[in-house]
Amino acid sequence: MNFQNLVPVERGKQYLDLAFKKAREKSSKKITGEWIDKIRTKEMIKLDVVKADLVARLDKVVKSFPSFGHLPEFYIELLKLTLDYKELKRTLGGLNWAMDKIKFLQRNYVRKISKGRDAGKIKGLRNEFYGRVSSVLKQIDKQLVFLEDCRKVMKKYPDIKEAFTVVIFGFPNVGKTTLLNKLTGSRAKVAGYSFTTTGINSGFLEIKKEALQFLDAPGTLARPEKMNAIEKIAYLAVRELANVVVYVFDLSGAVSLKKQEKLLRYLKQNAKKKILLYVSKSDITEAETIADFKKKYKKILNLKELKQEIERLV
Ligand SMILES: Nc1nc2c(ncn2[C@@H]2O[C@H](COP(=O)(O)OP(=O)(O)OP(=O)(O)O)[C@@H](O)[C@H]2O)c(=O)[nH]1
Ligand SMILES: [Mg+2]
Repeated sequence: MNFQNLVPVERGKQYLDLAFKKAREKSSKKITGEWIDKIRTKEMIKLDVVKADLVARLDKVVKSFPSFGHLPEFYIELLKLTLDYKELKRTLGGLNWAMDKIKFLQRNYVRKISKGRDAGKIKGLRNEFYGRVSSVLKQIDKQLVFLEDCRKVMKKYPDIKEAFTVVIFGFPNVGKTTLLNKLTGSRAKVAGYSFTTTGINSGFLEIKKEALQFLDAPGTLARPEKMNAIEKIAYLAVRELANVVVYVFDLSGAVSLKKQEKLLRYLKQNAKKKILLYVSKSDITEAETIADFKKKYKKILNLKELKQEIERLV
């Protein structure tokens, strides 16, 4: 699922300016007939163009958002974690209301104009229509701003494929993204501070002629009772998408080992998925520390072994 193509949402004033401009242009073409008929036709064209333009633009926005009834559970949960999902649904409904209202006003004012007997009255009715349409757009302006905020959040959602999926999990700053990049050649952002990854990075690796999906989840602390939304995304990826989880240990001393072990215990209790253990930063970790650690956790894998083990599981 790709959220890159959501249509940018403009402010109400911008939509109005565009629609009024188009109406001016289209109604400036030569019209034949009696002078009063010409005025009527001209003003009706304006009404029609304003309605058609606004409805088309708003409809494009509404249609570019996914229909939530058909979204995989993962994305629904991701929406709930990253934005106000209920408000988003309400807002899209609000845009539908605005489109209906604009169509209704256009029909109504076309009828009134068709009965207009003098030029001043006809132009006055057109102005009234413009005013009422402007007020509809003003009413949904806050919603348009909210939708644009939602779009910016959703644009960053990972494009999850239906594929064998490996989720990389662990404490913040232990080297999860570095592992993703090493495994798949992707170039996701790596940095020496916690919560660098706030969403989900993805990369692909072909194993046995199958494209395997690797997801790098945000760092997670061992505090299940008070998780932030970023941490919840990591568990969501494990729960909804993982076939296998790679748990990354950092034994270089930067992160408390006790806490990393606590997090692993919590993951084991909750994930109910196959978990592989990997030690990062082996270049800056004492060989003895790793050897000791291997006595406790028999199946600690290095990069090569990790690839082999995943290949076995596919
Ligand atoms: N020397 C060395 N440094 C590493 C290794 N892996 C990661 N690092 C460094 O550790 C820091 C954190 O790496 P990231 O890959 O961003 O860690 P992360 O687990 O994705 O971090 P968050 O996204 O914040 O949870 C960066 O400064 C990396 O350069 C490694 O194998 N060796
Ligand atoms: Mg990261």
